[in-house]
Amino acid sequence: MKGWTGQLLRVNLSNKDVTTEKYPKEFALQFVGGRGFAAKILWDEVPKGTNPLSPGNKFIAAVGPLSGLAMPNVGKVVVAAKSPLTGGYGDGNLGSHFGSQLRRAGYDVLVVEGKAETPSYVLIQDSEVNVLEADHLWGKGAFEAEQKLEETHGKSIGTLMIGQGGEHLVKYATVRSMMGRSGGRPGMGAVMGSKNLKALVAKGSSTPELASPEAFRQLGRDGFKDIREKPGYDEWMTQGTMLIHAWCQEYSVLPSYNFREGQFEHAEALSGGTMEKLKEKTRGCPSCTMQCGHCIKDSEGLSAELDYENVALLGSNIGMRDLREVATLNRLADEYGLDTISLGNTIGFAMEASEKGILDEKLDWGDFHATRKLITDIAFRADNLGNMLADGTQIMAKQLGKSTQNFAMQIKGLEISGYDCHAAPGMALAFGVCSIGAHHKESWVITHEVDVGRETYDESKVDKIIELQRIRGGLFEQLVGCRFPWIEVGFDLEWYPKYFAAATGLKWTLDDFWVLSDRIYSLVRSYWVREFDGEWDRSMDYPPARWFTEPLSVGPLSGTKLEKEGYEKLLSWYYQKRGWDERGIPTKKRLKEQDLEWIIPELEKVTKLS
Ligand code: PTT
Ligand code: SF4
Repeated sequence: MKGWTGQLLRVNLSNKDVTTEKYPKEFALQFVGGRGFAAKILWDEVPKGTNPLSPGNKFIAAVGPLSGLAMPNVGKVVVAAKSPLTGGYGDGNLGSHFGSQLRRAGYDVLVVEGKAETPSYVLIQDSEVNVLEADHLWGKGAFEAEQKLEETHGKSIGTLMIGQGGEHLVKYATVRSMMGRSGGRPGMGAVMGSKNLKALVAKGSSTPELASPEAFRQLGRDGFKDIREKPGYDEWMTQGTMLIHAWCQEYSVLPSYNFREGQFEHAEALSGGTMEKLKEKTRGCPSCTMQCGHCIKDSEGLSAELDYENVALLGSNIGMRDLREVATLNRLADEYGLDTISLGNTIGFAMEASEKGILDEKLDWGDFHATRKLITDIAFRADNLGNMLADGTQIMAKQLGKSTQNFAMQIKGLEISGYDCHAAPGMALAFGVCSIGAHHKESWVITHEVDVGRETYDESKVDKIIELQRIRGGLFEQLVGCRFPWIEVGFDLEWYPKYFAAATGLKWTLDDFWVLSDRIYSLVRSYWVREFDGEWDRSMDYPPARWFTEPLSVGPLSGTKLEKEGYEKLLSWYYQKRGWDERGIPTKKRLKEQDLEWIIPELEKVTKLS
């Protein structure tokens, strides 16, 4: 089998057993890599009802057949597990040398199971794999821990690690790499922490065998050149994802004051233009020609990275007005390994609850010093409020009661990323049906909504969501490449089947990738349904009440809110087009068509299938 290594590495931390497994060809053909591999393994190996923070959960790092090869933007790795934040399927896709080194060591997937007795890290050097003690790393932030590992093992290693947030089982702790990359929003870092696993280190010495190495080399060179020559390339390099900040303000989707509003009165101070003036350097993932991590000196004089999501959630969403202070909050989140999106949401939620007198603690909008302290308290679960926020908004709202659920801005337990949807019903649905909870990674349809009408409940919005899910949530998550070359500078999707053919020898078309993608969507959806024990219904795909009940009160779209009837219509179309029933559960017919017949008996144990 060319392209893939054909091997899975399994490390059991409880007894330090290490096994190498040759996986069947069908596994590669049916699931390809990344999210596909992870979803299949989690379905098979993590029984329904497993506590996500128990030794029974499995931490998976998976790459695809293009990972680490000489082509643009494939220096990423998917990290996945049952999520402690949502109780459902969780994953993230982060830049790291770990993926390419894992492949060079001879594996496409790593499965970590059990729990180490004491703080540990795993060192993978080709077939030599050891569980080592990590007392000297435990308690350290992600930056320092990574530095120490490089001092011990050299700079050419690939690492995945956690900060103190993961150690203290903060439910939205992420996995960190390369000082700046962060992934696995739904608590993949907490899963590592629950296993006493501080870090994973890989270093390999072989290269995967390709079907047409010379053709691949040429395609790789051509791809890099094509990206650099794209008309949008120079503009992208100025601000990266921060380019969208001003646009979001203009179109009233910039989350402000815990998603009460879509515009912020101090937006300019936090904009991409402001960042550009302060920019000191750029950083990013391996094999990237268009690095998007822009760094400025923060309010404490240290270098900190800013991305749009971070600035939206740790900026306007909590009333901050100074970009350098936002950068400091962002740097702390990076050091502790906390997801900035969930962090900004939980803090915004707490600020609103404090304002309404529901929380005893006083926490004002835009109070930098209190927020700075609170982030440390969350990472260490240091006091009552920090401990409460460390569990995320859904649990916190359940504890506080008093209708706080209405302004707990989450779906399926995952906090909403940086786009307010009072006036974007299609985007609200995109959040509602995302595979991991409310994340924008799979479909982002606001520009389409601007074209066809912001407040309409138009069938084309559903078609757009599925089209984008197939590309963003499918192609890029299975091949494990960055989607930005395609989205941001227009790198043609047709490059990917060519790379795939040169690596594997398989002549797949993009349509073949859509079939694959739809299969993984049904599998992931089935995973959720199985976990929620037959209680699953369409309310799981619903955005928070705030967007339906409290209209925007500032900006040109003032007075706008979502309509329940319209949302219901969009949801029904979505289910029909996916071949799922009115509860959002795949039908037997659909599962059979998608070669997922084998999951039917298990699914039927929890619910009656249509
Ligand atoms: C992603 C999520 C995002 S999405 C952002 S900013 W974005 C936040 N970044 C964080 C951060 O930084 N520090 C931190 N402590 N927490 C953070 N949480 C948030 O995490 C990221 C880029 C970005 S930047 C995006 S959109 C794209 N996402 C991709 C994706 O999901 N799939 C894919 N195939 N390609 C993608 N390319 C882009 O990658 P999660 P990264 Mg990320 C400082 O992982 O779990 O999806 O969370 O991994 O290497 O940092 O790249 O405006
Ligand atoms: Fe990483 Fe950004 Fe480059 Fe994508 S564009 S590979 S996220 S640095």
